[in-house]
Amino acid sequence: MSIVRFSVSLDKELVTEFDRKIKAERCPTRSKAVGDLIRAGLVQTEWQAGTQVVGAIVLVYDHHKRDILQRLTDVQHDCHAVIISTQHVHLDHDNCLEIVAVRGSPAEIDAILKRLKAVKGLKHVALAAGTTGTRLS
Ligand code: NI
Repeated sequence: MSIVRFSVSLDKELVTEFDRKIKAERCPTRSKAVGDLIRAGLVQTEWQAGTQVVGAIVLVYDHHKRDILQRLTDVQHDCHAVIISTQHVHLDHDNCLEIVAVRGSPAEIDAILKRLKAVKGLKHVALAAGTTGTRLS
């Protein structure tokens, strides 16, 4: 990987605010912070372009709720081609955390997310949109 230096002209107040943010986040350098922002934008572009992407769907639920385990399992079996892994964590006596790793088109992943959100009794559903990493350095 070769490094390219370039200069950027920005509003002084914007730079002050940016420096405050990266200091609070303990980011070691402006270069890393700018690179992280560019990569985040490129990942967003991958999702908009419909290319193959990855993600993690996070679910929290009470496993005592009627039929919830069966319904979640049914969705996951129906979508086995896109779901590449599932991790189940028993948080306490009642609550479960499930992390569903997915790989496919954004439309396929969105369809799974909608089906999971439709399951009654879930306390939390969220998607962390990621990248396969093949188009980023
Ligand atoms: Ni559990």
